[in-house]
Order: sequence, then structure tokens, then C-alpha cells
Amino acid sequence: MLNLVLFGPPGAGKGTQSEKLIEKYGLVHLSTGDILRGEVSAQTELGKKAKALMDAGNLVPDEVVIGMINNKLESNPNAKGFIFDGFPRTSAQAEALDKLLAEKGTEINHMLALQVPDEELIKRLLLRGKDSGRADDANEEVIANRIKTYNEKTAPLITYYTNLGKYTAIEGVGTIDEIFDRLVAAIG
Ligand code: B4P
Repeated sequence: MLNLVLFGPPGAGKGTQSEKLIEKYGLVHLSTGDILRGEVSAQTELGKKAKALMDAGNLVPDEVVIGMINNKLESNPNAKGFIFDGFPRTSAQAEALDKLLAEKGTEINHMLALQVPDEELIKRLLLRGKDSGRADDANEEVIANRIKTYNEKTAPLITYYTNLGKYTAIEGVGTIDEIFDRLVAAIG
């Protein structure tokens, strides 16, 4: 199996590059952001609770996203591998993911971290906010909170994966194809 964590701050291009990686490697795409937005549009109980947190640029509780990932792993028993996009975002999520994969006799192979300066992230997200309908892309204060949350809660996972010998930094500025080529070279 090939299991990849695609990592990076909000707007780094995780969703964009995941689309290309799943096509090349035939992996199952698990985006916690997409799953949560699906729950919000279906107006489920979970979606109603998640909406306010997401709109403000805060993280949804660990137990909620870990449960979602567990369900998706269970419902794809024959997958060639998974691409985790936007997950894990906290140490508790990273530890839970390792445990879930170990129970299935597999593990994360690479954590690929897209590196993009804050000014570029803000520019990309505001641009998408013009027509995405996403409240969390629409104003600079919320974007600033998402970047702050990333720095406080998510960036420490770089140390977690470095200690496991799985971390690779990828330059995340350039054309989408240039960045994709860098990811493919790192996967090897
Ligand atoms: P996500 O959906 O994960 O959102 P993201 O960080 O904005 O996405 P991404 O980095 O994928 O950006 P994209 O490729 O689309 O999370 C949203 C919210 O959900 C979180 O704030 C949180 O509330 C909640 N959530 C999700 N996962 C969670 C978890 N595990 N735990 C707790 N809460 C969780 O790219 C952005 C824009 O840049 C696009 O418009 C794209 O076209 C553009 N772009 C991409 N590559 C480019 C390039 N090379 N050059 C120029 N523009 C580029």
C-alpha cells in the first residue's frame, strides 16, 4: 500500500495536488475538509455543529474527524492506498491515524509538506473566496485565524513525522504542474 499525508497550511494546494496524485497512483482521497463540507450541505447534526467552527477558521474536535476517517478506512477495504488531505491536523489525530493504520497492518509512507509563504496563502484564499461560497475564504480575519491555528496546532506535526523519518518539505510556489512534479519525485 502507498499511504501519503499531504500536509501544509490552508491554501497551500493540498486539495489541488491531491486530485492529481489520486489519478496518477490510484489512491483513495480522504479530505476531512471535503467530508465536513458535505456534512454541512446535507445539514446533518454533525454538519450543523461543524459549520460554526469552520466558518470561524477553527478546528473541528479531534474525536469527530478521527471517527470520520475510521469510517472511510473501513468502507475502502481493498484500496491500493490512501491520500490524507488536511488530516492529521493535531498530535492526537496523528497518533490515532498511526493506530488505525497499524490495526490494518499498514502505515504512512510519506508526509509531504507544501511550503508556501503567508502572503501567497492569503492571496490564493481571497481569490477562491470570490466565487467559492466558502465563508472561511471570504475575509482576511478568518484566514488569519486559520493560519494561526495551523501554526499553533498543526505545524508541530512536522517534528512528529521528522522523528519517524517520514517528513519531506516541498516548495509549494510555482505552477500546479511544477509542484506536482516535485511531489512525484519525492514519492520516488
Ligand atoms: P480544508 O478543506 O482542509 O481547507 P484548506 O486548508 O483551505 O485547503 P487546501 O490546502 O486543500 O487548499 P487548496 O488546494 O484548495 O479545511 C477547511 C476547514 O475544515 C478547516 O479550517 C477546519 O475548520 C476543518 N477541518 C478540516 N480538516 C480538519 C481536521 N483534520 N481537524 C479539524 N478540523 C478540520 O488551494 C487553495 C486555493 O489555492 C485554490 O483556489 C487553488 O486553486 C489555489 N492554488 C492551488 N495551487 C496553486 C498554485 N500552485 N498557484 C496558485 N494558486 C494555487
